[in-house]
Amino acid sequence: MRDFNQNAFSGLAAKIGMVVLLVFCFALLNSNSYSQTIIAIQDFEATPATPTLAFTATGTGGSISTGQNPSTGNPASANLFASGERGFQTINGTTVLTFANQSLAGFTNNFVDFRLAGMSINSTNGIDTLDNVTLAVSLDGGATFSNEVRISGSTANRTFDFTATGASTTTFDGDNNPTLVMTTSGMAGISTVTLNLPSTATQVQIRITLLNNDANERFVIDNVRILGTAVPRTAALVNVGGRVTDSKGRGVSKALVTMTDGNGNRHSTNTDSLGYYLFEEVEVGQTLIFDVQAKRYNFTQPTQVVSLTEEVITVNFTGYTSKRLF
Ligand SMILES: [Ca+2]
Ligand SMILES: [Ca+2]
Ligand SMILES: [Ca+2]
Ligand SMILES: [Ca+2]
Repeated sequence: MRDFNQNAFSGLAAKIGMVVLLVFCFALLNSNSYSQTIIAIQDFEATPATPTLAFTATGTGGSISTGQNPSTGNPASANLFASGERGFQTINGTTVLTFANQSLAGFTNNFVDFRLAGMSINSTNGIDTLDNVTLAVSLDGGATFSNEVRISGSTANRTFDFTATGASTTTFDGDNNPTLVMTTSGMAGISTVTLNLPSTATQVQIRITLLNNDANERFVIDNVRILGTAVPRTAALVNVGGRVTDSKGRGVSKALVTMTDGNGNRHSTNTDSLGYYLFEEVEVGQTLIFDVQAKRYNFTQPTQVVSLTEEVITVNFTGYTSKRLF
């Protein structure tokens, strides 16, 4: 009995250990994926994922793909999408997909990637040397594009579907001379194409050209993405102040000025002997509400609202003595 219990216990301990390990691994994976943000994506679904990277298709042979390659094709019965239920395919044509220009403001370590499959609709065809998929990008808002990566096949007619794990990663060089990558067939097929963008890039526009020349040749792409690491927002700090005067322009000292910031916090200060006041190191990008109070003075405009974008030293108040009313 004792031995049995000990075995049961050690078995349980091993299971707990495994669960802890799995949770740890999952947390690690998660923390990695959080460091990257999808800035824009086109998944070709009927209801596209957001933020949506819009595109236009021109040329020949292109269409939205759904369902599977024929069971007599190669790879047999392969999904015509990497995820969801739709991709984009080109059969016997040259299709140019031009995506919307995307700002990279607020992001660093930017890159673009997409999923790719190359299939034969019958059992004998595939990607040969005349067929290719070219990724071009523009970093100047679409004025000039540079061909950066070109995936091609061989005389052996290569085929692979979206279960392939081969990947191509290139770094942008801007010379319009694409890095040539010959895919293999099967699991090592180049199914993920990645292009790292230079740190100087402030925007990116993607253009993908799918080219083949036989009614049994099929390229499919899915999940065209622009990614980056969000840069923590560091708002500028500026001074905000002004002067409190009487109706004759003379400074009112010891007036109490209260500034309510964008978080609803109240900060107060008193004017100096000449009526000036100043709040230092206030974050821009917030709306501030200023109130003033001073003994023996009333104010025609005791509250002022300032939308802070830069240093402001003219939040002024003019008071009048109560006597003026009589
Ligand atoms: Ca899809
Ligand atoms: Ca072929
Ligand atoms: Ca190049
Ligand atoms: Ca061909």
